[in-house]
Amino acid sequence: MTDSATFGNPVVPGFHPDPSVCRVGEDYYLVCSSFEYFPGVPIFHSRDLVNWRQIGNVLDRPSQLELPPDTHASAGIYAPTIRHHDGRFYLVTTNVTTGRHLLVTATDPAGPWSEPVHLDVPHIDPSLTWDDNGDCWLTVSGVESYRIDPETGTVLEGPVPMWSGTGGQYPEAPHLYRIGDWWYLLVSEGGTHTGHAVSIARSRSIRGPFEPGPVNPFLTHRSTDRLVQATGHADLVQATDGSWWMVLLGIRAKGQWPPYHVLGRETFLVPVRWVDGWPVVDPVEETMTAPAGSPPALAAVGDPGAYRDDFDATDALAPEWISLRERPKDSWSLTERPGWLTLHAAGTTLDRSGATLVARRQQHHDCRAGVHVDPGAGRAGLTLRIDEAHHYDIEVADGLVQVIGRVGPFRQVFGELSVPAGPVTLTIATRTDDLLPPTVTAADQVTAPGAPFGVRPAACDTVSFEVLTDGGPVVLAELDGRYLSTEVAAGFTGRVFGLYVTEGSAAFDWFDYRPSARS
Ligand code: 6LW
Repeated sequence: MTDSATFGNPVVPGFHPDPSVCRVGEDYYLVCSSFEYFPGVPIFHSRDLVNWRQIGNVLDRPSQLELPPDTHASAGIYAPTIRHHDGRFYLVTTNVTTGRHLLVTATDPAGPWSEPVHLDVPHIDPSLTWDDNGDCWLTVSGVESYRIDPETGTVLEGPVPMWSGTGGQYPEAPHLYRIGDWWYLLVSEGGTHTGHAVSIARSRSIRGPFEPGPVNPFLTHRSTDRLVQATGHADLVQATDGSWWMVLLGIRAKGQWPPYHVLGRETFLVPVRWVDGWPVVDPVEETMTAPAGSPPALAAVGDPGAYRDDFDATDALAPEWISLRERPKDSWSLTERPGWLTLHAAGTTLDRSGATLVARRQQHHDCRAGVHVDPGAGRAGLTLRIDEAHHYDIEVADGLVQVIGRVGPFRQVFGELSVPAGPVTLTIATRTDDLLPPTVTAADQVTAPGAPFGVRPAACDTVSFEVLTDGGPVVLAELDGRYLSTEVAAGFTGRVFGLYVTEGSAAFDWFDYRPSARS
């Protein structure tokens, strides 16, 4: 942020979709969906709506988060809603793998959160609100509401049909707000890709009927050439100075045609004005202007940017580290080799569920992620993945470093180098300039990375793989990044950098992540 009137978007980069936010005093809390990853539902804290720090994960115990081994990629935990009521935080979400909504509470948002209460209600995207009588209402996609007892999960009334948007597909992410003498109903429609949109209606009664706003959808980027696309799935919050704001998801695709997005759906922020009792927002940009005196305008914005983990902690991994479906206690240790993260292989391949993996989200288009790993007698490495069928790996075993690409039914070794036994530094870098021409064959990639083929530029980015030798870094291969995009892999997540072991045990001394220029 250059001066006090602008802020950078996304405010939570990388795959952080379906944001929900609430304010308690001077503090803002935000949560996102997490799908097949454990722990689930990352929770963030901020004092200015722009600078967010992850303070934990709401679902961090297997008793709260059932993700059986056959949980599909992009299944599991869908959109959550966070609210604060009578001194307690409430979080409700849907585990589409078990087909149930779960409601947990806490007095401290950093946790621990309670064991779940399950709600026997259909649909997805549950949201909570309390009416003037103190009754609790659950609203779900479709859109319909139920009066519930949040202590027991008992449904006391409903379904009460609500307004379902302007006719766009998938009316979802509903939220009810008591503002003045009105009940406002915010709904997303159009689906969570480039047709996404946000619409609003209001009523004097929480049961409706709802009258739609004068301009609906009041936010959509569909059919525009704006950099930020797929804007939708929003939640409103009033700031400490009375100004109103909306968090929402969006994507930043790269490449000429078709564009590809690799960072997943990210969390954006936009200021809201009220005109004649209805919300109005400007288009969502990477740099937004904040009303003077508003918390975002007063924020000194630092990109979360670089981070390094030397695994010197002994009790717990940082909350940003996520694993697939579970993280068995005997699969990892910070004490077996102090100052190192030791991983023990559970699965034998990254291509199927069950692999021992500890990962963090890619948060910048141009970045470098490196590890210093001692494979011992095992097979271990660093992967850039979207799911079990879409990942690029650089791994070491038996004194050989290999670069392996798995895309759908295809699996291939793209480069290899013999290295001395013992710890080795492996790096994966992504760049959005100087892209590889799209038609270079695998052979060309090994012998002459970037050989010109004179056809139109490639898609979204180039992924390169390095091993550090005594003679300096050696690039073993460079691969077209489009195959690790949502447009190719499908699904609701985004890329993560993962430390993994598929044979025996291995120890990681450090993980280092740095955004590089362009970003
Ligand atoms: C989310 C819903 C959606 O719950 O996708 O397409 C689901 N829309 O709002 C997962 O992100």
